[in-house]
Formats: sequence, structure tokens, C-alpha cells
Amino acid sequence: MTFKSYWFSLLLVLVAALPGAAQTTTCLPATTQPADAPPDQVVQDFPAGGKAETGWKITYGRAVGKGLYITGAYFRRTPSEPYTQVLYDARLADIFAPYDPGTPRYYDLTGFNFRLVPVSSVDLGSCGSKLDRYVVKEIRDREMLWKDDKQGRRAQEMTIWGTLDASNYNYIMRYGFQDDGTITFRLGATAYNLPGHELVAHTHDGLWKIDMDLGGAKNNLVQVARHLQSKDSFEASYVISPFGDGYEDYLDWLPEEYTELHVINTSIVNANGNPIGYDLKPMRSGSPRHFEAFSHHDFWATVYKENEIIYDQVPTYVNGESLSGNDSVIWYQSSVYHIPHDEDGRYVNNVWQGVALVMWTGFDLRPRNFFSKTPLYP
Ligand SMILES: [Cu+2]
Repeated sequence: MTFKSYWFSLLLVLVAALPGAAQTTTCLPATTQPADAPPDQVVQDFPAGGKAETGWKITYGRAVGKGLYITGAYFRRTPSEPYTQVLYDARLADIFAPYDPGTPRYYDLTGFNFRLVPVSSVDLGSCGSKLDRYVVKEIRDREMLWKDDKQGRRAQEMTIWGTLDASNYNYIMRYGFQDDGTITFRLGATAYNLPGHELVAHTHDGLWKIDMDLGGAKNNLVQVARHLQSKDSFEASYVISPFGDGYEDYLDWLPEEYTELHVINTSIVNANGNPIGYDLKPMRSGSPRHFEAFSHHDFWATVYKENEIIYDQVPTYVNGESLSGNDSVIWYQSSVYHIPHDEDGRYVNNVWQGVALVMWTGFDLRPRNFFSKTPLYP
């Protein structure tokens, strides 16, 4: 290195250190896994690499025709308390892709035996690691957890994800476990538009099956929270009521009502005496309403049955059983509408070249009265 290039390099380092300057990525360290941990388990404390304040213990699974899914998630609010169960099982039960002309109509999980794509070095980026041949784990900064003028705290999460090779299409299945107890569920649609139908619009419907066992399978209550407002009044309010009046039922997401589900454990309270809970908060750009009956409503809640796993059949699972006192399963559809555009690709000598960039849909599960104060706050 010449004397001149040395000073230039030093200048670059100094500029990079300035606030607001482009930063090189700093990878957050993963928690050391317990020596006796089963291979499908991942433990991660937050803040990553710092003195533990909160932590997750999760298990995952993957299978041909099913992709990547979560088989258990446990969270602790402090390092000294035992983990509290949040999820028993959560997954995409199916991915439905109907094309506007009426055909084709693909069930990309139950209609095929699609496999996950082996993880590549591109998938890993600079901070990812392989959980196994098909699954990436990444611990990352997710910008601000909270701000209060000059004070603030950066937020972190662990994501685990894999890519389903759905023929011409790829689906990224991603689960995020955040430092504040939130779990994010994301389906990303990408890759080649359907050969022969490259310019035909269609939806990608993420059909989620969520079996929460909050504090265990018992005493879970599924509620509906609705915001009530009127153009004829300054006043607004909210109402929280049992899903389906306590029985298996369906529910529509209404944008004016900010519809969300609350799952609480009626027998476990936080330090303030409030039942611990989690909110299911939708992330969606529209509501699919296809010919198929399952798509006529956005949420369904049923009593857990080992053999009730097919989303297409959910309307037949709703048969008047009481949700109260039983282990409930929530079914939720989130969707993206894909109108092909030039950014998806183009024909070159009659051969399609190019891929659709990732389109995301999903939902979050966010703690409600699970903590008894602002998490991760002094
Ligand atoms: Cu598409």
C-alpha cells in the first residue's frame, strides 16, 4: 500500500464511522446452544451477545409437501423465569394460487410434493447460518424497538426460513422471533411467472394453521377485537368478545374495524392481574374471495383434532363444537394479488427471462399483557 492509498483508506474508515454513514454489517452472535439440545431446537437470548434479558426456545420441522414449520415456541420475559409456551404448532397448511381466468388453480402444498431448496451462500448473506441443509437462521438488528426523544433501543430478532421449490415458483417461508416476544409469520412469493401464463394475474394465498398453546393447551380463549367508529360521531370505541360466541365459527377481516384476534390464558395472569395474551395482527393488502368456500372468510377457529389439517376442508370442520375449555386452532388466510408487470421479466426470442421480486404477506403474534410493563425498557 502506498503512502497516499494508506491515507485514503484511513479516510474511508473515518467516514464509515460517522453517524449516518454507510455501515458495514455487524453480525449479531447467536446464543450458544445447550449441549443436550435436540437437533430441531433453537435457543436464542436477547440482546444477542449481551446480558440476556429475554429469550426464545423453539423447535421447527420440515417435510416434503409441507415446507418449513414451527413445532413449538417458548418465551421467557427474564432469564430467571421458566419459559412459557406460546405455540404448539404453526405452519402454512397450504398455499393457494388461483389464476384469474378460472384455471389453473394450484394447491402448492397439498397438491404436490414440493421440496425445500438447499441453502446457498447467497441465502446466508453475511450473517446467516445453516440450521440444516435447507433452513437458514439469522440473528439481526431490526431498527428501533422504542424511541423517546434522545433515548431509544435497537430491536433484534432471530429469523428462520427456507424456500419451497414450487416448480417455476419459489415460496420463502419465514418465521421471526423477536426480542419483545413478537413472532412474525411471512410468506414470500417469487421466481418465474407460470410458463404459458406469464402475463395472467393471480393471487398467492397463504393459508395458515395456528395452534397456540399459550401457557399450555388448557384455558386458552380466542377473542375478537373490533374497533367501532362512525362518520356520524366524534366518538369511537372497541369491543372484545369471544370468537363465535364461544363456538367454532368463521370471521371476516374488516378494515374499518381493524379486526384482530386475541388469545388469552384465563388462568394465568401477569403481575398486574391481567390474563396473559397474544394478539394476531394481520398483514394484508386485500381479501381473497374465490369460488372455494374456505376463502369466503378470513379467520376460522376450530377445536383441535389431530386429523383436521387440510385448509380446503376447514368449512367442514366447523360443526358447532364449543371452543371454551378446548384446545383451539386458528385458521387464517393472507394474500397478495399479483398483476404481472415488466419487472417480473420479459420475452426474449419467445423465451421468458426474469423473475418476480419477492411479494410478502403474513401476520404477527404480539404479546398483550404478557409482560407487566414495557419490555426491554429501563
Ligand atoms: Cu405471482
